[in-house]
Amino acid sequence: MEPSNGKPFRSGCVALLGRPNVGKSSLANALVGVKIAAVSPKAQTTRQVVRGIVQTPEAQIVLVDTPGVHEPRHELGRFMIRQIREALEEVVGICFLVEATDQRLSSLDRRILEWIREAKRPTALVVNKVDLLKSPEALWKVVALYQDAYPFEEIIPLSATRGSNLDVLLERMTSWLPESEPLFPEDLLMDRTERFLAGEIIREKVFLETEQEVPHSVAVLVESFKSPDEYPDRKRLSIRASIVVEKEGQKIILIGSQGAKIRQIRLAAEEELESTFGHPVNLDLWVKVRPHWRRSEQGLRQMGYGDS
Ligand SMILES: Nc1nc2c(ncn2[C@@H]2O[C@H](COP(=O)(O)OP(=O)(O)OP(=O)(O)O)[C@@H](O)[C@H]2O)c(=O)[nH]1
Ligand SMILES: [Mg+2]
Repeated sequence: MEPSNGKPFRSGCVALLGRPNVGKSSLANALVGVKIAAVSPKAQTTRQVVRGIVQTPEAQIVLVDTPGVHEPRHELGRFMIRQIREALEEVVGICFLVEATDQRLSSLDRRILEWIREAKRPTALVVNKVDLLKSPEALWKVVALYQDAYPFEEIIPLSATRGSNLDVLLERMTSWLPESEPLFPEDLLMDRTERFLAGEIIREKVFLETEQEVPHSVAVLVESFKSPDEYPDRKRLSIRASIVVEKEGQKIILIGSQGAKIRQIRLAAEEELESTFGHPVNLDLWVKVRPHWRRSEQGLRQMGYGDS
């Protein structure tokens, strides 16, 4: 395949790597141009690798959005870390995301840098959330902090939410890609199904509407997904999903007084599902308890977190 400028076409995978909450999924969404990954101010929002596909005239960049690097405390955490390590083997380059307001290198950042050294891939330091900085000097400080720890190929300050400097990042990532036919069909935006995305949108709303341990104890199972795209006689997209928690007390919190909390979650999810899929949505939500599902491999598999 030849792009219009006569240069050979390039394609490959690039990892978005970093601590929880630094903005990896926000950056993936901004680069792909539509939402492919759940985003929230709470740590460990992303649990599974999602590949987002950016198509330019000369390249197809497959962004591998990974869970945040953290100290795992149960089987779900260990599953998330395994996903990250496997992703690093598949990619041709790495974007190490940090926050512009970072003051020091955390132990997690040091661990990530060890993995980057082992991976031996071209790596960019992506300093995200520059919109939060008050002065350019503050940016030089954070760059110096990380640059002292590793010889990055590139240093790219940007803001995922404002969309600043994304073109520079795309250009640098393109230079890492090998000459190749596109890895995915050109009209694809992500490597996951609409059903998966629907589950992630619902889980994101739970993350946004609940606190402390509750969001982390939640899994969403999409039990049925019937779209007018598949069933033309239907006018609405009908989704039935279970929100699974670990304890009765969490179920009570999630339902809320007279069902107010679950209603809020449903309305927020319906609004986004409608704009994402372009159909009016009927969302039927059920809350179930599966004690300690995060602690066993069997529990994880039942919630859709199986090693592929
Ligand atoms: N001010 C500001 N906030 C940002 C920016 N990028 C992301 N955020 C916010 O940072 C928070 C975390 O964003 P996510 O994209 O979920 O972070 P993540 O790295 O994917 O987090 P995990 O999936 O938990 O590892 C959200 O509240 C985002 O809105 C940015 O450029 N500027
Ligand atoms: Mg994420």
